[in-house]
Amino acid sequence: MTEEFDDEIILSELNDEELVQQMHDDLYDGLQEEVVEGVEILLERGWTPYKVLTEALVAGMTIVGVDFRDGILFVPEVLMAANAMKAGMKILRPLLAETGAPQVGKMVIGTVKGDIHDIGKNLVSMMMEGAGFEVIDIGINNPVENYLEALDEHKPNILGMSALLTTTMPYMKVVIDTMVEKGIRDDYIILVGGAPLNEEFADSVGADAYCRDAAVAVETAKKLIHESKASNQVA
Ligand code: B1M
Repeated sequence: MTEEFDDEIILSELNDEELVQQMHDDLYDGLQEEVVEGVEILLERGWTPYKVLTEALVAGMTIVGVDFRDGILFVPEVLMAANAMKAGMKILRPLLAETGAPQVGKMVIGTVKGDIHDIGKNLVSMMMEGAGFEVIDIGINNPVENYLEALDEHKPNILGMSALLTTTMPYMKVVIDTMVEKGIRDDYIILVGGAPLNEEFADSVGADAYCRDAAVAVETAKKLIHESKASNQVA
């Protein structure tokens, strides 16, 4: 996607539409500095952090995902794109959290064992923080013990699990079954997400809800916390 004369492009001289298009290309090419600059320009132009996130970064990553699936891009390139995306997200994170929303709950979130994808999880964390949740992110590749330790230590209302691979998503059931065995399953709202999941899968592993994206995760978390407070189940 890199054009021969890419280095002559001055991002600040592009209009919004051209800039977003260029940012998709830069993300695709894994150009961190350019992606960061694009994010800064859009913010200066009055774009909300959420709009920058969804239209410039997430949409760009979707293109990467399609070409990865189709064998046009390979792991090293996708990793570079992911790092460029993360660099852009780093600027947006504090801005999304700056809403001053009152604290509405606490969530422990992590990607399951065998899975190192973390962009979606990080996005969910950012959006949840922005909506007033305290988020404890335990990272990637988590065996059940890590979840249990974090639940015990932080006593959240919500456990969030992420999985991006069809081979790792069944591990969510291992975590939930272990919680059932220990008699702590009903102490938490369990939300699951990740591209290969769906509602049926969430039901089958015993989660409370499947969250299609970060915005749905926020809405669902608020709704279920409200309901559990109403029935006096939240500590
Ligand atoms: Co991977 N990978 N990858 N990868 N990767 C996918 C997932 C894949 C679909 C690509 C493809 O073939 N089209 C495919 C999985 C196929 C399958 O299982 N059926 C795949 C594969 C095969 C692999 C490897 C096996 C490749 C290899 O090594 N041969 C390998 C596995 C490594 C491992 O985990 N053990 C691998 C590696 C990688 C990279 C390291 C290169 C990189 C990850 C970098 C990183 O995350 N730090 C990577 C990437 C970037 C992708 C794609 C291209 C993009 C994922 C992403 O970040 N999306 C992905 C293709 C795709 O998904 N279309 C792909 C953007 C993100 C915002 O969306 O993560 O869906 P998403 O998150 C959303 C929702 O799903 C939801 O909200 C988020 C925000 O809206 N959500 C939650 C997610 N988690 C949630 C948790 C919640 C709630 C909602 O809890 C409450």
